[in-house]
Amino acid sequence: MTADTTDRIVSWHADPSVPRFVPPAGAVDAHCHVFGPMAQFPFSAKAKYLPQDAGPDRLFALRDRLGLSRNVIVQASCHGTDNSATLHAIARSAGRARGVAVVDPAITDIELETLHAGGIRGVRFNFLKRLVDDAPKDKFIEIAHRIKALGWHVVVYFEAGILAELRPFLDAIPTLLVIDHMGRPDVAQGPDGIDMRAFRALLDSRPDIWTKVTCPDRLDPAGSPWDDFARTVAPLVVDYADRVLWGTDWPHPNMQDAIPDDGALVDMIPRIAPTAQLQRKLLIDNPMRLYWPEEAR
Ligand code: 0GY
Repeated sequence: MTADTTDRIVSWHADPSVPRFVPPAGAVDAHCHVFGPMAQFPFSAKAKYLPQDAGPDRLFALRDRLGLSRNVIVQASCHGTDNSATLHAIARSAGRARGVAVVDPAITDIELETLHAGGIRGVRFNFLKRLVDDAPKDKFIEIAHRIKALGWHVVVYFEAGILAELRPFLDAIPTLLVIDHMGRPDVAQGPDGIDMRAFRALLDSRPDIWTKVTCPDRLDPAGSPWDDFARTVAPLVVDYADRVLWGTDWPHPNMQDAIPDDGALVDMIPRIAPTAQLQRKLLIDNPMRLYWPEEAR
């Protein structure tokens, strides 16, 4: 992909609202990304989209505007396996960000330790064909065994249609497993629809499978206020309260045709986690256990 500035996509809201919901002090945005800045951290030659710069200053300004305290920065596919932009953002956070990396199977143990020292606590395996050229399951399993020694976890991104096919692979992951965006169910089916039933069966198969109850904007084509998302996801948050994470998904890669208002995304929180106890688990206790275990209560 060429790096012509004029082609570069903006996928985030220019002026997000201040949410009505006030997150509890210490709340974590456990799924967000940074893009570049490109002059410092060029995008991968294999990138499937070419975004405008969305670096740490913007991310941390949004964190403060939304009333959040910390970020978990997930390496975006446009940066390939070069995690420099993610590490740079973590280093700029004064301890308030950690990250999830995407690594090449040939990565050395010393490089993994350097990522750990830079705040990385997990690796992401992406199965979306529109984002990555290949997803080598055997190599991913090897990586998962290697990162287990560091106490990291695995994050997997896939769409509901391939869950059955992926089950043997997921079953073979030897670490705690976090599924991005609930494996992208069709939320119009409702909480008892075929996609959520299959996803619950996955969660029920192991106590160490967690999920991110994220991305109403991606999962609910009816659009804001994302009522299908709210009614489908709320029961999941109640039933798996100790295994759910929440995040903004800022800067919303590839959402340029339906850019969500980040304030409205925060206002989804009390609709899917209606009590103070559920909110505390979702926004503080669970992400702290996974990303800042040394500070977790
Ligand atoms: C997400 C979603 C997407 C993109 C990426 O790494 C990425 O490029 O994560 C997407 O386009 O669905 O998880 O934020």
